[in-house]
Amino acid sequence: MSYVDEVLERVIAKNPAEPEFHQAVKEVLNSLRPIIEANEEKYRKEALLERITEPDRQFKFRVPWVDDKGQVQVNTGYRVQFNNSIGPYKGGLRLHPSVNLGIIKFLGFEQIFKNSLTGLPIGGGKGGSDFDPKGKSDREVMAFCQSFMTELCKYIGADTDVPAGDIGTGAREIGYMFGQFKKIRGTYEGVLTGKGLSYGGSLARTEATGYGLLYLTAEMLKCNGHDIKGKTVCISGSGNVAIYATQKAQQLGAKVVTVSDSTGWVYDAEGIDVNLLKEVKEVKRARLTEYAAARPSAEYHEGRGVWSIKCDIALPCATQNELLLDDAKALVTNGCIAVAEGANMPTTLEATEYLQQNKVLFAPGKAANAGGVATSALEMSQNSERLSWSFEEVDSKLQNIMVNIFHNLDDAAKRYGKEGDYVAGANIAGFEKVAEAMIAQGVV
Ligand code: NDP
Ligand code: 2IT
Repeated sequence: MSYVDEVLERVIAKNPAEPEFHQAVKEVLNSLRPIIEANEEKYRKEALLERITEPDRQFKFRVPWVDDKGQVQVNTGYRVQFNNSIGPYKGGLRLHPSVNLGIIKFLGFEQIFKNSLTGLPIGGGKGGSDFDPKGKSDREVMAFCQSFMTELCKYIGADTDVPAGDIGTGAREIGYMFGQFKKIRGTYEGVLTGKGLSYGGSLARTEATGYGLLYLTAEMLKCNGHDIKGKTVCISGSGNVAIYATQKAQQLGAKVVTVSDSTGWVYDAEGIDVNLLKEVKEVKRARLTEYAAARPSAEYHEGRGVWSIKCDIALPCATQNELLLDDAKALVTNGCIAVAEGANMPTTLEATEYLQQNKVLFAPGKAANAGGVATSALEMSQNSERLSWSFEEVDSKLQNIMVNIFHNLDDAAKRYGKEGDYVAGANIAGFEKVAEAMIAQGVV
Protein backbone atom coordinates (compact mmCIF):
# COMPACT_ATOMS: atom_id res chain seq x y z
CA MET A 1 0.00 0.00 0.00
CA SER A 2 1.29 3.49 -0.76
CA TYR A 3 2.39 5.69 2.14
CA VAL A 4 -0.51 8.11 1.51
CA ASP A 5 -3.10 5.30 1.58
CA GLU A 6 -1.60 3.82 4.75
CA VAL A 7 -1.79 7.16 6.55
CA LEU A 8 -5.31 7.88 5.30
CA GLU A 9 -6.48 4.55 6.66
CA ARG A 10 -4.78 5.18 9.98
CA VAL A 11 -6.22 8.71 10.33
CA ILE A 12 -9.75 7.43 9.74
CA ALA A 13 -9.32 4.53 12.18
CA LYS A 14 -7.72 6.71 14.88
CA ASN A 15 -10.22 9.55 14.65
CA PRO A 16 -13.66 7.96 14.36
CA ALA A 17 -16.79 10.08 13.96
CA GLU A 18 -14.85 13.06 12.60
CA PRO A 19 -16.07 13.14 8.97
CA GLU A 20 -15.04 16.74 8.27
CA PHE A 21 -11.52 16.03 9.52
CA HIS A 22 -11.33 12.91 7.32
CA GLN A 23 -12.53 14.95 4.33
CA ALA A 24 -9.88 17.65 4.81
CA VAL A 25 -7.08 15.10 5.29
CA LYS A 26 -8.21 13.13 2.22
CA GLU A 27 -8.22 16.22 0.03
CA VAL A 28 -4.77 17.28 1.16
CA LEU A 29 -3.03 13.89 1.13
CA ASN A 30 -4.54 12.76 -2.16
CA SER A 31 -3.33 15.87 -3.91
CA LEU A 32 0.11 15.61 -2.29
CA ARG A 33 0.70 12.21 -3.91
CA PRO A 34 3.19 13.46 -6.53
CA ILE A 35 5.43 15.15 -3.94
CA ILE A 36 5.08 12.29 -1.42
CA GLU A 37 5.91 9.68 -4.06
CA ALA A 38 8.99 11.68 -5.08
CA ASN A 39 10.22 11.63 -1.44
CA GLU A 40 8.52 8.50 -0.12
CA GLU A 41 11.48 6.89 1.64
CA LYS A 42 12.52 10.06 3.47
CA TYR A 43 8.98 11.04 4.53
CA ARG A 44 8.14 7.51 5.67
CA LYS A 45 11.28 7.33 7.82
CA GLU A 46 10.43 10.72 9.32
CA ALA A 47 6.76 9.63 9.81
CA LEU A 48 6.05 13.04 8.37
CA LEU A 49 2.44 12.37 7.38
CA GLU A 50 1.60 10.73 10.71
CA ARG A 51 3.06 13.76 12.48
CA ILE A 52 1.38 16.39 10.31
CA THR A 53 -2.08 14.79 10.74
CA GLU A 54 -1.78 14.60 14.56
CA PRO A 55 -2.31 17.90 16.40
CA ASP A 56 0.48 19.04 18.71
CA ARG A 57 -2.23 19.20 21.40
CA GLN A 58 -5.95 19.81 21.81
CA PHE A 59 -7.88 21.37 24.66
CA LYS A 60 -11.53 20.71 25.43
CA PHE A 61 -13.15 22.49 28.35
CA ARG A 62 -16.39 23.36 30.12
CA VAL A 63 -17.72 26.89 29.60
CA PRO A 64 -20.40 27.71 32.20
CA TRP A 65 -22.21 31.06 32.09
CA VAL A 66 -25.41 32.61 33.42
CA ASP A 67 -28.18 33.69 31.02
CA ASP A 68 -30.50 36.68 31.44
CA LYS A 69 -33.04 34.60 33.35
CA GLY A 70 -30.45 33.57 35.93
CA GLN A 71 -30.19 30.05 34.49
CA VAL A 72 -26.72 28.48 34.30
CA GLN A 73 -25.84 27.33 30.77
CA VAL A 74 -22.97 25.00 29.89
CA ASN A 75 -21.14 24.97 26.56
CA THR A 76 -18.01 23.14 25.42
CA GLY A 77 -14.88 25.06 24.42
CA TYR A 78 -12.09 23.83 22.13
CA ARG A 79 -8.64 24.91 21.03
CA VAL A 80 -6.62 22.68 18.76
CA GLN A 81 -2.95 23.64 18.42
CA PHE A 82 -2.11 21.75 15.27
CA ASN A 83 1.33 22.68 14.05
CA ASN A 84 3.78 25.46 15.01
CA SER A 85 6.70 24.58 12.74
CA ILE A 86 6.75 27.92 10.96
CA GLY A 87 5.31 30.25 13.61
CA PRO A 88 2.95 30.58 16.60
CA TYR A 89 -0.39 28.76 16.25
CA LYS A 90 -2.81 31.04 14.43
CA GLY A 91 -6.45 30.57 13.51
CA GLY A 92 -9.95 31.65 14.35
CA LEU A 93 -12.57 30.78 16.97
CA ARG A 94 -15.88 29.47 15.64
CA LEU A 95 -19.02 29.98 17.72
CA HIS A 96 -21.83 27.89 16.24
CA PRO A 97 -24.09 25.13 17.64
CA SER A 98 -22.63 22.64 15.12
CA VAL A 99 -19.09 22.94 16.53
CA ASN A 100 -17.43 19.71 17.67
CA LEU A 101 -13.86 18.43 17.88
CA GLY A 102 -13.84 17.01 14.32
CA ILE A 103 -14.88 20.35 12.83
CA ILE A 104 -12.24 22.24 14.80
CA LYS A 105 -9.62 19.68 13.71
CA PHE A 106 -10.55 20.01 10.04
CA LEU A 107 -10.28 23.77 10.32
CA GLY A 108 -6.98 23.58 12.22
CA PHE A 109 -5.53 21.15 9.68
CA GLU A 110 -6.50 23.40 6.75
CA GLN A 111 -5.04 26.36 8.60
CA ILE A 112 -1.53 24.81 8.61
CA PHE A 113 -1.31 24.92 4.81
CA LYS A 114 -3.25 28.17 4.41
CA ASN A 115 -0.98 29.99 6.82
CA SER A 116 2.09 28.60 5.08
CA LEU A 117 0.76 29.86 1.73
CA THR A 118 0.58 33.44 3.05
CA GLY A 119 4.40 33.45 3.22
CA LEU A 120 4.16 34.83 6.77
CA PRO A 121 5.46 33.14 9.95
CA ILE A 122 2.27 31.62 11.35
CA GLY A 123 1.47 28.04 12.37
CA GLY A 124 -1.93 26.33 12.31
CA GLY A 125 -4.60 26.23 15.03
CA LYS A 126 -8.33 26.65 15.49
CA GLY A 127 -10.86 26.80 18.30
CA GLY A 128 -14.39 27.62 19.21
CA SER A 129 -17.48 26.43 21.00
CA ASP A 130 -20.97 25.09 20.42
CA PHE A 131 -22.32 28.37 21.87
CA ASP A 132 -24.81 30.10 19.56
CA PRO A 133 -24.52 33.90 19.70
CA LYS A 134 -27.74 34.23 17.68
CA GLY A 135 -30.58 35.74 19.68
CA LYS A 136 -28.42 36.31 22.78
CA SER A 137 -28.23 39.68 24.52
CA ASP A 138 -24.92 41.55 24.61
CA ARG A 139 -24.64 40.69 28.30
CA GLU A 140 -25.11 36.98 27.62
CA VAL A 141 -22.49 37.08 24.86
CA MET A 142 -20.11 38.86 27.26
CA ALA A 143 -20.76 36.29 30.00
CA PHE A 144 -19.99 33.45 27.60
CA CYS A 145 -16.86 35.14 26.17
CA GLN A 146 -15.50 35.87 29.64
CA SER A 147 -16.02 32.29 30.80
CA PHE A 148 -14.52 30.92 27.57
CA MET A 149 -11.43 33.12 27.92
CA THR A 150 -11.02 32.33 31.62
CA GLU A 151 -9.93 28.85 30.51
CA LEU A 152 -8.47 29.64 27.07
CA CYS A 153 -6.09 32.27 28.47
CA LYS A 154 -3.96 29.49 29.98
CA TYR A 155 -2.96 28.23 26.56
CA ILE A 156 -2.54 31.31 24.35
CA GLY A 157 -0.22 34.31 24.05
CA ALA A 158 1.20 36.70 21.46
CA ASP A 159 4.18 34.38 20.83
CA THR A 160 2.39 31.06 21.44
CA ASP A 161 -1.08 30.97 19.95
CA VAL A 162 -3.08 33.89 18.57
CA PRO A 163 -6.82 33.26 17.97
CA ALA A 164 -9.12 35.47 15.88
CA GLY A 165 -12.66 35.54 14.49
CA ASP A 166 -14.55 32.97 12.42
CA ILE A 167 -18.26 32.11 12.12
CA GLY A 168 -20.11 33.77 14.99
CA THR A 169 -17.03 35.55 16.32
CA GLY A 170 -16.75 39.16 15.20
CA ALA A 171 -15.53 42.43 16.68
CA ARG A 172 -17.94 42.28 19.66
CA GLU A 173 -16.80 38.83 20.79
CA ILE A 174 -13.11 39.57 20.21
CA GLY A 175 -13.48 42.71 22.36
CA TYR A 176 -15.00 40.82 25.30
CA MET A 177 -12.39 38.07 25.01
CA PHE A 178 -9.49 40.54 24.84
CA GLY A 179 -10.81 42.35 27.93
CA GLN A 180 -10.96 39.11 29.91
CA PHE A 181 -7.49 37.98 28.79
CA LYS A 182 -6.03 41.31 29.91
CA LYS A 183 -7.87 41.15 33.23
CA ILE A 184 -6.63 37.66 34.10
CA ARG A 185 -3.15 37.65 32.62
CA GLY A 186 -2.39 41.31 33.29
CA THR A 187 -0.50 41.83 30.04
CA TYR A 188 -1.43 44.03 27.13
CA GLU A 189 -0.36 42.00 24.14
CA GLY A 190 -1.49 41.07 20.65
CA VAL A 191 -3.01 37.80 21.82
CA LEU A 192 -6.02 38.07 19.50
CA THR A 193 -6.43 39.57 16.06
CA GLY A 194 -9.48 41.23 14.58
CA LYS A 195 -9.38 43.65 17.51
CA GLY A 196 -11.15 47.03 17.46
CA LEU A 197 -9.18 49.93 16.00
CA SER A 198 -9.06 51.73 19.38
CA TYR A 199 -7.17 48.88 21.06
CA GLY A 200 -4.66 47.46 18.61
CA GLY A 201 -6.72 46.24 15.66
CA SER A 202 -5.54 46.66 12.09
CA LEU A 203 -7.26 48.74 9.46
CA ALA A 204 -8.56 46.50 6.65
CA ARG A 205 -8.74 43.33 8.80
CA THR A 206 -12.56 43.48 8.71
CA GLU A 207 -12.53 43.62 4.91
CA ALA A 208 -9.51 41.36 4.39
CA THR A 209 -10.98 37.91 3.76
CA GLY A 210 -13.60 39.11 1.26
CA TYR A 211 -11.25 41.57 -0.44
CA GLY A 212 -8.47 38.98 -0.59
CA LEU A 213 -10.85 36.46 -2.14
CA LEU A 214 -11.56 38.89 -4.96
CA TYR A 215 -7.88 39.83 -5.45
CA LEU A 216 -7.02 36.16 -5.91
CA THR A 217 -10.06 35.47 -8.09
CA ALA A 218 -9.29 38.44 -10.34
CA GLU A 219 -5.68 37.25 -10.76
CA MET A 220 -6.78 33.68 -11.52
CA LEU A 221 -9.22 34.97 -14.14
CA LYS A 222 -6.62 37.29 -15.66
CA CYS A 223 -4.04 34.51 -15.97
CA ASN A 224 -6.66 32.42 -17.77
CA GLY A 225 -7.63 35.12 -20.24
CA HIS A 226 -10.75 36.50 -18.50
CA ASP A 227 -11.62 39.88 -16.99
CA ILE A 228 -13.68 40.07 -13.82
CA LYS A 229 -15.26 43.32 -15.00
CA GLY A 230 -18.82 42.81 -16.22
CA LYS A 231 -19.12 39.29 -14.79
CA THR A 232 -22.15 38.05 -12.84
CA VAL A 233 -21.33 36.61 -9.43
CA CYS A 234 -23.31 34.37 -7.06
CA ILE A 235 -22.25 34.59 -3.42
CA SER A 236 -23.52 32.45 -0.53
CA GLY A 237 -23.49 33.61 3.08
CA SER A 238 -24.11 37.12 4.33
CA GLY A 239 -21.54 37.39 7.11
CA ASN A 240 -18.12 38.99 7.27
CA VAL A 241 -16.62 37.19 4.27
CA ALA A 242 -19.70 37.45 2.02
CA ILE A 243 -20.28 41.16 2.71
CA TYR A 244 -16.75 42.29 1.85
CA ALA A 245 -16.51 39.88 -1.09
CA THR A 246 -19.66 41.54 -2.44
CA GLN A 247 -18.22 45.00 -1.89
CA LYS A 248 -14.90 44.27 -3.62
CA ALA A 249 -16.55 42.39 -6.50
CA GLN A 250 -18.66 45.47 -7.15
CA GLN A 251 -15.62 47.77 -6.92
CA LEU A 252 -13.95 45.59 -9.57
CA GLY A 253 -16.95 46.00 -11.88
CA ALA A 254 -18.74 42.68 -11.34
CA LYS A 255 -22.42 42.29 -10.47
CA VAL A 256 -23.30 40.22 -7.38
CA VAL A 257 -26.85 38.88 -7.60
CA THR A 258 -27.21 36.54 -4.57
CA VAL A 259 -26.47 36.24 -0.86
CA SER A 260 -27.81 33.72 1.68
CA ASP A 261 -28.06 32.86 5.34
CA SER A 262 -28.93 29.67 7.18
CA THR A 263 -32.66 30.09 6.57
CA GLY A 264 -32.87 31.36 3.00
CA TRP A 265 -31.39 33.30 0.13
CA VAL A 266 -31.91 36.45 -1.88
CA TYR A 267 -31.81 36.96 -5.64
CA ASP A 268 -31.42 40.62 -6.49
CA ALA A 269 -31.46 41.15 -10.25
CA GLU A 270 -30.23 44.72 -9.89
CA GLY A 271 -27.23 43.67 -7.83
CA ILE A 272 -26.92 43.39 -4.05
CA ASP A 273 -27.13 46.73 -2.20
CA VAL A 274 -24.12 46.24 0.06
CA ASN A 275 -24.95 49.16 2.36
CA LEU A 276 -28.40 47.75 3.01
CA LEU A 277 -26.89 44.28 3.55
CA LYS A 278 -24.46 45.72 6.12
CA GLU A 279 -27.28 47.54 7.90
CA VAL A 280 -29.35 44.33 8.11
CA LYS A 281 -26.49 41.99 9.09
CA GLU A 282 -23.85 44.08 10.91
CA VAL A 283 -26.06 46.63 12.68
CA LYS A 284 -29.44 44.94 13.22
CA ARG A 285 -28.13 41.33 13.24
CA ALA A 286 -31.38 40.50 11.42
CA ARG A 287 -32.47 37.92 8.82
CA LEU A 288 -32.30 38.37 5.04
CA THR A 289 -36.09 38.72 4.93
CA GLU A 290 -35.46 42.27 6.15
CA TYR A 291 -33.15 42.90 3.21
CA ALA A 292 -35.80 41.64 0.79
CA ALA A 293 -38.53 43.67 2.48
CA ALA A 294 -36.53 46.87 2.02
CA ARG A 295 -35.45 46.25 -1.59
CA PRO A 296 -38.08 46.01 -4.38
CA SER A 297 -35.70 44.27 -6.83
CA ALA A 298 -34.94 41.44 -4.38
CA GLU A 299 -36.71 38.06 -4.22
CA TYR A 300 -36.44 36.04 -1.01
CA HIS A 301 -36.47 32.23 -1.11
CA GLU A 302 -36.59 29.85 1.84
CA GLY A 303 -33.95 27.09 2.07
CA ARG A 304 -31.01 26.50 -0.30
CA GLY A 305 -30.80 27.57 -3.93
CA VAL A 306 -28.06 30.14 -4.59
CA TRP A 307 -26.21 27.86 -7.04
CA SER A 308 -29.26 27.48 -9.29
CA ILE A 309 -28.88 31.07 -10.49
CA LYS A 310 -26.96 31.58 -13.74
CA CYS A 311 -23.57 33.17 -13.06
CA ASP A 312 -20.01 33.43 -14.40
CA ILE A 313 -18.38 33.20 -10.98
CA ALA A 314 -19.49 31.39 -7.81
CA LEU A 315 -18.09 32.37 -4.43
CA PRO A 316 -19.27 30.13 -1.57
CA CYS A 317 -18.73 32.21 1.60
CA ALA A 318 -20.91 30.57 4.29
CA THR A 319 -19.73 27.22 5.66
CA GLN A 320 -18.38 23.73 4.91
CA ASN A 321 -20.11 21.39 2.45
CA GLU A 322 -22.59 23.94 1.11
CA LEU A 323 -21.79 23.38 -2.58
CA LEU A 324 -22.78 19.81 -3.48
CA LEU A 325 -22.44 17.71 -6.64
CA ASP A 326 -25.88 18.76 -7.93
CA ASP A 327 -24.97 22.40 -7.37
CA ALA A 328 -21.73 21.88 -9.30
CA LYS A 329 -23.73 20.36 -12.16
CA ALA A 330 -26.11 23.33 -12.19
CA LEU A 331 -23.20 25.78 -12.24
CA VAL A 332 -21.56 23.95 -15.17
CA THR A 333 -24.87 23.79 -17.09
CA ASN A 334 -25.28 27.53 -16.57
CA GLY A 335 -21.82 28.30 -17.99
CA CYS A 336 -19.97 29.19 -14.76
CA ILE A 337 -16.24 29.71 -15.45
CA ALA A 338 -14.80 30.00 -11.95
CA VAL A 339 -15.45 28.93 -8.35
CA ALA A 340 -13.37 30.42 -5.53
CA GLU A 341 -13.94 29.37 -1.93
CA GLY A 342 -14.37 32.20 0.56
CA ALA A 343 -15.46 29.72 3.23
CA ASN A 344 -13.40 26.78 4.51
CA MET A 345 -14.13 23.58 2.54
CA PRO A 346 -17.54 24.75 1.23
CA THR A 347 -17.31 22.45 -1.79
CA THR A 348 -17.61 18.68 -1.29
CA LEU A 349 -14.86 16.46 -2.72
CA GLU A 350 -17.15 15.11 -5.47
CA ALA A 351 -18.37 18.60 -6.41
CA THR A 352 -14.77 19.84 -6.62
CA GLU A 353 -13.81 16.94 -8.86
CA TYR A 354 -16.81 17.55 -11.13
CA LEU A 355 -15.98 21.25 -11.49
CA GLN A 356 -12.34 20.52 -12.28
CA GLN A 357 -13.25 17.82 -14.80
CA ASN A 358 -15.52 20.32 -16.52
CA LYS A 359 -12.71 22.90 -16.76
CA VAL A 360 -14.17 25.32 -14.25
CA LEU A 361 -11.31 27.31 -12.67
CA PHE A 362 -11.32 26.26 -9.02
CA ALA A 363 -9.50 28.15 -6.23
CA PRO A 364 -9.54 26.22 -2.93
CA GLY A 365 -10.30 28.00 0.33
CA LYS A 366 -6.87 27.57 1.84
CA ALA A 367 -5.57 29.87 -0.91
CA ALA A 368 -8.62 31.97 -1.77
CA ASN A 369 -9.62 32.95 1.77
CA ALA A 370 -6.07 33.32 3.13
CA GLY A 371 -6.34 37.12 3.05
CA GLY A 372 -8.02 37.14 6.46
CA VAL A 373 -5.31 35.31 8.32
CA ALA A 374 -2.60 37.09 6.30
CA THR A 375 -3.97 40.43 7.50
CA SER A 376 -4.15 39.00 11.02
CA ALA A 377 -0.41 38.37 10.70
CA LEU A 378 -0.01 41.99 9.60
CA GLU A 379 -1.96 43.00 12.74
CA MET A 380 0.52 40.95 14.79
CA SER A 381 3.43 42.82 13.12
CA GLN A 382 1.84 46.19 13.91
CA ASN A 383 1.24 45.14 17.54
CA SER A 384 4.87 44.00 17.88
CA GLU A 385 6.24 47.30 16.64
CA ARG A 386 3.50 49.23 18.49
CA LEU A 387 2.52 51.11 15.36
CA SER A 388 -0.54 51.22 13.09
CA TRP A 389 -0.36 51.23 9.33
CA SER A 390 -2.78 53.08 7.05
CA PHE A 391 -5.65 51.32 5.30
CA GLU A 392 -3.89 51.76 1.96
CA GLU A 393 -0.66 50.22 3.26
CA VAL A 394 -2.38 47.14 4.67
CA ASP A 395 -4.62 46.76 1.62
CA SER A 396 -1.71 46.98 -0.80
CA LYS A 397 0.24 44.35 1.20
CA LEU A 398 -2.88 42.16 1.11
CA GLN A 399 -3.14 42.52 -2.66
CA ASN A 400 0.51 41.53 -3.10
CA ILE A 401 0.08 38.54 -0.80
CA MET A 402 -2.98 37.25 -2.72
CA VAL A 403 -1.34 37.69 -6.13
CA ASN A 404 1.78 35.89 -4.84
CA ILE A 405 -0.31 33.05 -3.41
CA PHE A 406 -1.95 32.51 -6.79
CA HIS A 407 1.39 32.42 -8.62
CA ASN A 408 2.96 30.14 -6.01
CA LEU A 409 0.21 27.58 -6.34
CA ASP A 410 0.10 27.92 -10.11
CA ASP A 411 3.88 27.28 -10.22
CA ALA A 412 3.70 24.36 -7.76
CA ALA A 413 0.96 22.70 -9.86
CA LYS A 414 3.09 23.09 -12.99
CA ARG A 415 6.23 21.73 -11.27
CA TYR A 416 4.40 18.50 -10.47
CA GLY A 417 2.71 18.09 -13.87
CA LYS A 418 -0.69 19.29 -12.60
CA GLU A 419 -1.07 22.52 -14.54
CA GLY A 420 -4.36 24.28 -13.76
CA ASP A 421 -5.08 22.05 -10.73
CA TYR A 422 -5.04 24.76 -8.08
CA VAL A 423 -6.11 22.34 -5.34
CA ALA A 424 -2.94 20.31 -5.86
CA GLY A 425 -0.91 23.50 -6.31
CA ALA A 426 -2.14 25.00 -3.02
CA ASN A 427 -1.60 21.84 -1.03
CA ILE A 428 1.87 21.23 -2.47
CA ALA A 429 3.03 24.83 -2.07
CA GLY A 430 1.67 25.01 1.50
CA PHE A 431 3.09 21.61 2.45
CA GLU A 432 6.62 22.14 1.10
CA LYS A 433 7.56 24.87 3.57
CA VAL A 434 6.00 23.15 6.60
CA ALA A 435 7.61 19.79 5.72
CA GLU A 436 11.03 21.38 5.36
CA ALA A 437 10.68 23.18 8.71
CA MET A 438 9.48 20.02 10.48
CA ILE A 439 12.38 17.96 9.20
CA ALA A 440 14.91 20.71 10.01
CA GLN A 441 13.63 20.90 13.60
CA GLY A 442 14.01 17.19 14.29
CA VAL A 443 11.64 14.75 15.95
CA VAL A 444 9.57 16.96 18.26
P1 NDP B 1 -20.06 34.96 9.83
O1 NDP B 1 -20.50 34.39 11.12
O2 NDP B 1 -19.79 36.42 9.75
O3 NDP B 1 -21.09 34.60 8.67
C1 NDP B 1 -21.40 33.27 8.39
C2 NDP B 1 -22.45 33.25 7.29
O4 NDP B 1 -22.62 31.90 6.87
C3 NDP B 1 -23.79 33.73 7.76
O5 NDP B 1 -24.50 34.27 6.68
C4 NDP B 1 -24.45 32.43 8.25
O6 NDP B 1 -25.87 32.46 8.25
C5 NDP B 1 -23.95 31.45 7.21
N1 NDP B 1 -23.86 30.11 7.80
C6 NDP B 1 -23.09 29.73 8.85
N2 NDP B 1 -23.27 28.45 9.16
C7 NDP B 1 -24.18 28.01 8.28
C8 NDP B 1 -24.79 26.76 8.07
N3 NDP B 1 -24.48 25.70 8.85
N4 NDP B 1 -25.68 26.65 7.05
C9 NDP B 1 -25.98 27.72 6.27
N5 NDP B 1 -25.43 28.94 6.43
C10 NDP B 1 -24.55 29.07 7.41
O7 NDP B 1 -18.76 34.13 9.42
P2 NDP B 1 -17.62 34.50 8.37
O8 NDP B 1 -18.17 35.27 7.24
O9 NDP B 1 -16.48 35.04 9.14
O10 NDP B 1 -17.19 33.03 7.89
C11 NDP B 1 -17.74 32.41 6.74
C12 NDP B 1 -16.81 31.31 6.26
O11 NDP B 1 -15.54 31.87 5.91
C13 NDP B 1 -16.49 30.21 7.27
O12 NDP B 1 -16.30 29.00 6.58
C14 NDP B 1 -15.16 30.66 7.86
O13 NDP B 1 -14.45 29.56 8.41
C15 NDP B 1 -14.50 31.22 6.63
N6 NDP B 1 -13.40 32.17 6.84
C16 NDP B 1 -13.57 33.28 7.61
C17 NDP B 1 -12.53 34.18 7.74
C18 NDP B 1 -12.67 35.44 8.51
O14 NDP B 1 -11.70 36.21 8.53
N7 NDP B 1 -13.79 35.75 9.12
C19 NDP B 1 -11.21 33.91 7.14
C20 NDP B 1 -11.18 32.75 6.29
C21 NDP B 1 -12.23 31.91 6.18
P3 NDP B 1 -26.62 32.69 9.66
O15 NDP B 1 -26.32 34.09 10.05
O16 NDP B 1 -28.05 32.44 9.35
O17 NDP B 1 -26.04 31.67 10.59
O1 2IT C 1 -10.27 30.52 8.64
C1 2IT C 1 -9.54 31.52 8.83
O2 2IT C 1 -8.49 31.68 8.22
C2 2IT C 1 -9.98 32.51 9.81
N1 2IT C 1 -11.06 32.38 10.39
C3 2IT C 1 -9.09 33.68 10.15
C4 2IT C 1 -8.03 33.28 11.13
C5 2IT C 1 -7.18 34.40 11.65
O3 2IT C 1 -6.35 34.08 12.51
O4 2IT C 1 -7.30 35.55 11.23
